[in-house]
Amino acid sequence: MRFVGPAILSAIAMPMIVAAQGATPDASATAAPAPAATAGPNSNTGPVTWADFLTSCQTPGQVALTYSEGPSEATMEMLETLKEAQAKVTFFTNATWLQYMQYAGVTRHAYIDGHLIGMTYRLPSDTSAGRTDNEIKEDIGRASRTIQDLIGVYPKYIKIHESNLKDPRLLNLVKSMGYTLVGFNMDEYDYKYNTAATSSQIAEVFNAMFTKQMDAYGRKASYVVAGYDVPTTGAASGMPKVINTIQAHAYDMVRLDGCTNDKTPYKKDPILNNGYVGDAKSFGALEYKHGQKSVNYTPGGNQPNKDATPSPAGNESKTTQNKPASKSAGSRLAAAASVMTIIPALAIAYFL
Ligand SMILES: *[C@@H]1O[C@H](CO)[C@@H](O)[C@H](O)[C@H]1NC(C)=O
Ligand SMILES: CC(=O)N[C@H]1CO[C@H](CO)[C@@H](O)[C@@H]1O
Repeated sequence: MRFVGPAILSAIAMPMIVAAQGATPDASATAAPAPAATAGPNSNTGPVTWADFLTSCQTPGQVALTYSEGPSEATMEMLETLKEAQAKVTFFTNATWLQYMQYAGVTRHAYIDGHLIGMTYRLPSDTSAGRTDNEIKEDIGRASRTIQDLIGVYPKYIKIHESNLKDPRLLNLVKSMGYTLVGFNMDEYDYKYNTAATSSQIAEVFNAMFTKQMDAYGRKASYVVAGYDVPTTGAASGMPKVINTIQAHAYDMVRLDGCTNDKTPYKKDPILNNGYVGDAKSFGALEYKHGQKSVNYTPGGNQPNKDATPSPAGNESKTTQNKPASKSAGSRLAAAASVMTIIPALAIAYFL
């Protein structure tokens, strides 16, 4: 099962990578002028369009790294790298995984470390058809409450699984509930550069983007970067070099609240659209942090796909008892594979 996953991934990802690459030449151009979004992405009240998705920051020079579909076996390694870099990112948590103690612990750790916690949401059976508005809202509310149980606040920034516009009903509901829909204007391609040999290429994606932008416009843009917090991508092993590249180009790493100047990046209620709250680490608060410093890393020394391996001599049952059964691990790989199906639609839509 473990070896089937990556094969599925690359089989599915390859055609899409080609599709997405076709769109890359326009990417830097699109990324350049951030729309004057002073009122925030939720200011229009009509049906959801691409304009409703948060895809850039208010301040040129900012980079908001975001990771969806976690927590996973990869999260802890990312947290360690981020701690060394004193840098903050945004994690879109999939509430389903929080029933496993180890993942719940990792998400709490991420929150306590000062990262912004958003939410990934995927409809059961992937369609809103056959469900009432209230049933959908309740399901979203349940996921949000699961996260609140753990960290004390309800997420506001949301990444919809396959967030193309094919299920406008879901998107309109999510928007009407007061969530901020998050898109991206840079894909770090961690699902493509997903081996020890290739994950350092992720930093090259940043390098190329920053360089092209500067060559073409003579100034910095801002970036909301899409990454995947799953162990079958190179996100964790590629991260040290990514941070050093951001540092080398003098960009500023921010959480999404820093990206949008949002002092209240959590919701008051999981379902009702009745306002927002901040916490001690939110933008504008005393403990809010942005920026980064360079980190040490051994090229090729951080291995992707390194699932937590039980120590050979240790008490294995003790260390593995709270992990998902292999069946769940298998379905996570399938889930990761299905994540990849969103890439061409998003890439093409954003870069048109
Ligand atoms: C978490 O991900 C799995 C696999 O993609 C999905 O079936 C489940 O609905 C997700 N949970 C939530 C709350 O979106
Ligand atoms: C806490 C625990 O499970 N300890 C066990 C670790 O493994 C040794 C040897 O296999 C056992 O004797 C301990 O009881």
